[in-house]
Amino acid sequence: MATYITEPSYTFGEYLLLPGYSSKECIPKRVDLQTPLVKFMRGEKPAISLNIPMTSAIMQAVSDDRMAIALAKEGGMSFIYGSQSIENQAQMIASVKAYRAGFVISDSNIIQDATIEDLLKLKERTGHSTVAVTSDGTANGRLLGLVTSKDYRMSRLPLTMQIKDFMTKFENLICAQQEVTLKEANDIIWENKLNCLPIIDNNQRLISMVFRKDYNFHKKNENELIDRSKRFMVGAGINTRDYAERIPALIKAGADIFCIDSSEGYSEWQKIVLEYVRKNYGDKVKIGAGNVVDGDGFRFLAQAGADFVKVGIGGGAICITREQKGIGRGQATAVIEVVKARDAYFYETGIYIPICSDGGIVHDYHMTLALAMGADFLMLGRYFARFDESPTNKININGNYMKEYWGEGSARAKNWQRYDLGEDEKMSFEEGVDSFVPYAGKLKDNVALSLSKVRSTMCNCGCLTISALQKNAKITRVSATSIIEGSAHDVLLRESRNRR
Ligand code: RVP
Repeated sequence: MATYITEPSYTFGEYLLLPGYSSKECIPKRVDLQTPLVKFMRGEKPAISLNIPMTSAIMQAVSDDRMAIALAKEGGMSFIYGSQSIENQAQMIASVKAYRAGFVISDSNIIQDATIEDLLKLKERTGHSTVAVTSDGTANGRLLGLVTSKDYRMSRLPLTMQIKDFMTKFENLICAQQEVTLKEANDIIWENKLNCLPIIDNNQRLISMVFRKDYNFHKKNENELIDRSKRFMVGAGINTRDYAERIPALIKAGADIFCIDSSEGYSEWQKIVLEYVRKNYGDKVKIGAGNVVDGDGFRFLAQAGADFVKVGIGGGAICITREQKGIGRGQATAVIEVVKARDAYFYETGIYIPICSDGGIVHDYHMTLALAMGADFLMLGRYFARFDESPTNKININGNYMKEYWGEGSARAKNWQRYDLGEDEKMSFEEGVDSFVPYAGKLKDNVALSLSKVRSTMCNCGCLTISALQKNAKITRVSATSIIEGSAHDVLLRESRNRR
């Protein structure tokens, strides 16, 4: 007979935190959100910690090099998607590691034969008004000129006019060579009253840009997640098929940590990959595994050598695994059950394995709940897909800006390896959808707002650290009726509110 778990599984929206005693020392600015990313022995420190408990999902629509840089600046980490060629993924990793604070890879580039109309479309997509004119329209093409909003007046010029006819030509630009330091670049900017300084190589190829507005960057980002050489840290998603080629290439490119990206992690395939890493690299190379939703899955991956374990099946905003295959578990229950197993494992072995709650975070308070339930950090897809820094297009739909967001199990992503059970045939059904999410602006602003809520709630619970929250939080289930009570009710709202 099958095993029945009679208690239903619940999601975050079905729980609330009760306040605990907060002393006058318990204020949001004293809350420390540092959290372990990889396993460690009792009494020791983890080899890698995050400065905020956030990672961005291993998805084409979420985590590329630009997202990784933006999130590392705030103290979190991206896992760059593995559903692309090894070369492309390695290039993205390398570009994060090569990133020099203050030196920005130009993301608004155009060819000189394009028109004002093309330029306006590009500006709408990227939100930037400084555009590099390069031989091939890429960020590393030969620099031919620069266009800023000072170069043209919309009301005066026809939309068909070509960029080459009004751009500031290369001969008239002030540029600096690749070897320039940030201080020297800033001096050039100030002395020449520039807003932006293109950095080029000996062949006039564009390398990066330094912007006047980024001058104070380092003073503002004390939280940034950096390695010993002061480079941003970045993770990489891998699969259970081409790991023996992908892992060495990504290590060479500078990846700091890996995560086996699979919708179902309680499988021999994951054990094989973990054993490969331990055999070839010992404990030097860090690797997380998942996803699981119960204690059995956790113990299996812990014993196979995972550095962290990722939890969640079917809770992602774009995920239809539960509908398609009938497997999964309410995300809150999955976290609670896996955390129980993790704590028991820690008690027995002295090895603490961080838990990542992956998918299903809708409101900001869900983050605090997941942490209170014992997750050490979160992985978010929809949340980050809404920002300027996600790789997808920003589209105006009926007067509202939206960003594209599609699942790794959708036909669009074609990431069949994520759902691979070792057979040769291609997957013949989708486990994810292709969708839009409301555009929400800059990552920095949104992360600051979300975390200010997390800090504030932690203070209400009397906790200044995530581990204190995990130990001391009081959590209650809520009835369906009291969920209605928790939102504005029995009033006519003056205007619609957008709180996500
Ligand atoms: P969310 O944050 O709710 O958008 O969920 C993101 C998570 O959803 C990912 O980290 C991954 O675990 C899962 N995912 C990604 N693609 C798909 C799918 O196509 N079903 N699911």
